[in-house]
Amino acid sequence: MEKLLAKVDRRIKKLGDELQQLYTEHPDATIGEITFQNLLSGMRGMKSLICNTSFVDPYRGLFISGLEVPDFEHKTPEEIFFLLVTGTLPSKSELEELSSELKKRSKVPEYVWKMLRSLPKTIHPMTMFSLGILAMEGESVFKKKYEEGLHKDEYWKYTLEDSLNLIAKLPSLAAGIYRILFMNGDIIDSDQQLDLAGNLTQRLGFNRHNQGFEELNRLYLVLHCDHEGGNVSAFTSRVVNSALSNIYYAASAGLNGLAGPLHGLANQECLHFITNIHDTLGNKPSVDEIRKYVMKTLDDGKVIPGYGHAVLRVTDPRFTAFMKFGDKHCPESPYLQTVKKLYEVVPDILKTYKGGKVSNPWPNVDAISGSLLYHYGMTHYEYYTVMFGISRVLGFCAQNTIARGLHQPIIRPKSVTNSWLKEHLESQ
Ligand code: AMX
Repeated sequence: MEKLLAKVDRRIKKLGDELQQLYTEHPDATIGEITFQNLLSGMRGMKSLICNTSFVDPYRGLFISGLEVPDFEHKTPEEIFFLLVTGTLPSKSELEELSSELKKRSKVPEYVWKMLRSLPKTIHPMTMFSLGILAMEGESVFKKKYEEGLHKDEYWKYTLEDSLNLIAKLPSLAAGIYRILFMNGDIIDSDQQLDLAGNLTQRLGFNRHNQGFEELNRLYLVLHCDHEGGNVSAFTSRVVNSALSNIYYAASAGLNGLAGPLHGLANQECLHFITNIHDTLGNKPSVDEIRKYVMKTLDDGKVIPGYGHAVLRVTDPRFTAFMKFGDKHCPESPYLQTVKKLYEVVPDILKTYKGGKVSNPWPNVDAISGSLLYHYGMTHYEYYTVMFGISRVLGFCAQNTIARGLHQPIIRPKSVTNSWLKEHLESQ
């Protein structure tokens, strides 16, 4: 993987030089102020991390090195990982090198299957996914090299090495979990020539030529790959890796954050929400019926899953990309139809809900993604966050490789007590 190593090396040097120069020119610069409101609102909007793999513009959504969603939605997950970690799309030979590295590293160790099979069938698939990754921690090359006395300048290389080993195994691991929990438990082998999305589709046990399911999986693995540095899962993974805990620890930890209903689990919640609508109102509810259902959900003190975002202030372009896919491949799907009706009513309701308190009334990616998987027969919606997770690990790996290359220190913000705050605020 010389080509990939050379490119990442160049990127890290460039980013490091830029930061050094900026710091030399502006040693005392202030980036922003921390208000009491920031402390009370989960540090929302506080600029306190550097992340160059991707950026979320509130009004245009996800950017990866200058490319926005419509520019990269037709790429493959392999191309996207290369883009995240190097800052450029791969040439043909660079892509071939990366793809062949991933194919070589894709075998999940037997002990992982043994451990996963021993778990109760009532376990959530995200727990299994996180445990499966954590169980492979002993495979970390970074860890072995570190114990042998690795030079700091080399940290990123072995973080990248671990990342490739991990990413290569994700389709097999994730699909195996699906087979163990929801099918007969047989682990399906894959054609060595397949890419990550093809591999995933085959190993899940779905017909790869079933009118676009593989294409959907490819899109799924691309659209969820990264969402800058401050979201719960990416941030968690970076905090853990900043202690030099290897990428297996960091990815597993990040996925535990992704498993929360306000974050990645929202795609499961959305399908559950739509299924409940259909159970209550039938498969073709009217817009008025949906409006009433949404109002009742809010009156019951629940959130509308798939709506709102901490950064975005428009319809998530990832939602739009999935909608384009749905309109092309399954416009008649009752699930997609209900997603559309929700889109017609929810934003207007949320705009005035709680006196206009909702910062973003528009849908995020989770409002639609599950309805497409459901259409293709993946009806166990507890599994959807695992699909999100396979993709998001690409971002964790890229972010942590770059962070190690830049010698970013252990992350350790300072917390304060109520008494400290009282004293500080009263002395102003
Ligand atoms: N339904 C009902 N109420 C909502 C809401 C929604 N979809 N989105 C926000 N609100 C409420 C909040 O709960 C909060 O109420 P409170 O002050 O009484 O606690 C108020 O509006 C203000 O919150 P906010 O500034 O708009 O949002 P936030 O930045 O604090 O949180 C998010 C963002 C995503 C957690 C929130 O919009 C939400 O809970 N959405 C539903 C779950 C969801 O779709 N999550 C997935 C997000 C994308 C992802 O990570 N995969």
